[in-house]
Amino acid sequence: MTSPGENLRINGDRLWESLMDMAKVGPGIAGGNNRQTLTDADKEGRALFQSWCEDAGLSMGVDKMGTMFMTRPGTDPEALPVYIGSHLDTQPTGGKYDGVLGVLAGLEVVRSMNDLGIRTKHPIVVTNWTNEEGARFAPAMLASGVFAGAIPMDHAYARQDPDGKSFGEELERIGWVGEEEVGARKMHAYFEYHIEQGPILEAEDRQIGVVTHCQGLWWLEFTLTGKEAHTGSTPMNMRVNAGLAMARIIEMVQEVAMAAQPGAVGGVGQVKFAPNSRNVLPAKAVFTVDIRSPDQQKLDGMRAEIEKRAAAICAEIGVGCAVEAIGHFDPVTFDPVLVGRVRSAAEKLGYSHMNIISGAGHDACWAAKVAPATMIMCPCVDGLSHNEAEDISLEWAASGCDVLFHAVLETAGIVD
Ligand code: HGY
Ligand code: MN
Ligand code: MN
Repeated sequence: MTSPGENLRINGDRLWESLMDMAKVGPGIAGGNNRQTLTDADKEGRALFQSWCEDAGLSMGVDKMGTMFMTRPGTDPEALPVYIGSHLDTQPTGGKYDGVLGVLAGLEVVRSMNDLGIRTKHPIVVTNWTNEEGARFAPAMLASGVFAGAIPMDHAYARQDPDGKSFGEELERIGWVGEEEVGARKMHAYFEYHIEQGPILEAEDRQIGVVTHCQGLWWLEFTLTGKEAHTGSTPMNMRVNAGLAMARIIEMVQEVAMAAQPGAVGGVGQVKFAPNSRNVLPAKAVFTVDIRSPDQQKLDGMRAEIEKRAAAICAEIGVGCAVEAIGHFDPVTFDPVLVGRVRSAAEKLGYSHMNIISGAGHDACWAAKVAPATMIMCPCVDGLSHNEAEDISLEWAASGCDVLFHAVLETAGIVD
């Protein structure tokens, strides 16, 4: 097998054009995207991606979680495929590049292979995982979690969005329930190219992140039960205030995460009051605590402390406290051989690079449970993501895609 020459490059302009065309599907209100999973916008984005892949000669398979697998055959029909994946779904106020860059970079690798007439021993499969974001249906990385056997499919199908619609109903409604059993596919290797979603690469002026690990995560959903009462006529000493308990818990999560520095984060992104009326003390306060660390002991220690202290806060105020772990994965170590290929590709191509631990979770974290897997990252402006102002440069996008191209070819084996 020959190695790809250092002059081998993808077509950055074509990648960029595809990113801009996909960004027109499910536009946000501030220049980003709102293409949430299993919405009509997601359905439109899937169809566009499918048409581009079929134009590139790829054949489509879809599993029962709606994940799209687009295959370019290899020369050895017995050889397991090399997968290149990420996600097309976005946050409600998402950027144009989170997830999308990785899926369309996979397509660009195939388009470049077609241009150059490159054949590989192993097939190449470009993958769009359903519901990576977990914004509409929790948890995040849902389809890849089912694929890895970590989440039962019926649990996933039953997850509901804020309007009470289930994942299964919505997948059926947009017509993307596939035939394949989830997880039946076996992978030779899995690559995911993604924007960093943090400030390190830009601050260090590096073009490529060689991702060695990903931090683990807990999503703890708290349901606090107080007493619905008038905010004006109820004396302060008679209140059973679930909102006050929630505020003290959110403050405590900040304290616990700061005490666990370095290498720990904690916060709350979503809160819901019921009945959510301005002059009614809440009967219920429901919110999700998101804690993460690359260190298993630190991650689990934070969870234990937060749950213990939350129970004490609620007891002091007289508020009921229930907590459910609705999302979790342990810290991930990516495959050293594939990590080495990413680093060698960056060196061969002359791109500045550094090792990095992924702060955000990715489908690669579940893929790593069932196959050798790794990630490549490019910088993003001010480290901003999950914000419509998320931004990268064409050069950054193309450099990481070049590295992906070389690492994939090294792994899939160039035949000629
Ligand atoms: O939550 C995450 O880390 C990812 O963006 N879904
Ligand atoms: Mn993502
Ligand atoms: Mn995201």
